[in-house]
Amino acid sequence: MKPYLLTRSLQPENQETPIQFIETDFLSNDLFYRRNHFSYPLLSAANYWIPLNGSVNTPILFSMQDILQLPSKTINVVLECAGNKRSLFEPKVFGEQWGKGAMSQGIWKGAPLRALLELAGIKDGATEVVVEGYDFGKRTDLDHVFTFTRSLPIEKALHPDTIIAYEYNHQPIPFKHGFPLRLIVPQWYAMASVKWIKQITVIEQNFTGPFQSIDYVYYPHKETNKDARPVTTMNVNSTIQKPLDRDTLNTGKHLIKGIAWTGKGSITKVEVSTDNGQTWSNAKVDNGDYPGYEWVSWSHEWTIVEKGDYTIMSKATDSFNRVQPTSPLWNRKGYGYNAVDEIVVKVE
Ligand SMILES: Nc1nc2c(c(=O)[nH]1)N[C@H]1C(S)=C(S)[C@@H](COP(=O)(O)O)O[C@H]1N2
Ligand SMILES: [Mo]
Repeated sequence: MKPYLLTRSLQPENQETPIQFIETDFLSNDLFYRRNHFSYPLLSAANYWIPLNGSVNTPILFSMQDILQLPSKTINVVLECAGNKRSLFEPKVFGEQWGKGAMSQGIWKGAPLRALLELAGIKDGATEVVVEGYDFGKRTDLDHVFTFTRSLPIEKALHPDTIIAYEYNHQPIPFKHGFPLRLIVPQWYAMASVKWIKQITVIEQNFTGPFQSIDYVYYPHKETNKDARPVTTMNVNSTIQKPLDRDTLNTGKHLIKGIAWTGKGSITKVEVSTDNGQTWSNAKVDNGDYPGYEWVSWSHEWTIVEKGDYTIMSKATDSFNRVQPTSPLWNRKGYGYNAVDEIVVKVE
């Protein structure tokens, strides 16, 4: 028996990973969540070129072959949609009502964006690198057709692990996930990882496209845009995979298990509570060789003696001492939910 993606919308296609049922660290294509703003563009690898232009000494038109010949980097990365867990916000917010599965993990191989930028030579006044995707369409709030386009600050664009990927799990990138080339930005929410790259432009201002300056912004207030700030690094987070929410269990021994991840440093601790947060124990965390872009799996053995309802919680801490909060930071568009994870079980 195998799990399936969960459909949230069909046009464009938005589907969620059944995260509670994932037992591997490398998700195959058929279990990898899909988050699209528009219809899929149809591209072929033949005749595929990407221009790098703007504030550079030498604009370059890269062929697929050029990029395959650059030194490569292979990294295991969590991609998490900024809207993951949005449905858990109270009060509720508009947008895709993602549960806990707008996230995924696997192995990406590609050329560092840095290598391309170095070949072209960035000019002194450059501040951001804009990456445009081939997909396009209308928005409900503006009167134009837009492509999905995002920018990165120069430092993040030059990070050696920000890559132009051409393989996922040792195969060409699946069509729905950005074939033939996709940007992968480890540690940032996944809106930064632009699929189906069309062109790269170095600029000397702040990029203000709608997917940069309207969406993917935290708006802490319902009525005004006061204190708005851009969505970037993933928050520290964890998800309980087992037992399932609202399971009924027998008394005796049970294994509580799940995953934890962060966009800063690495996971240093996961705590589990089986009494609604009154007391906490350290879970066993598998973080042997841990560079920090992937999730860690954790587990905790629980022996239940008494029947009743139990609220189980998980709380992760990262190496920057960021801890999952008891309540999430509410924001109007519902990004970055990372409150302590919680499920309820009945023991009978
Ligand atoms: N070109 C393009 N890139 C994109 C998007 C998109 O709609 N178009 N969606 C972004 C968002 S919001 C997320 S969460 C991830 C989803 O990647 P996936 O569909 O491969 O899971 O891609 C990002 N890159
Ligand atoms: Mo997203």
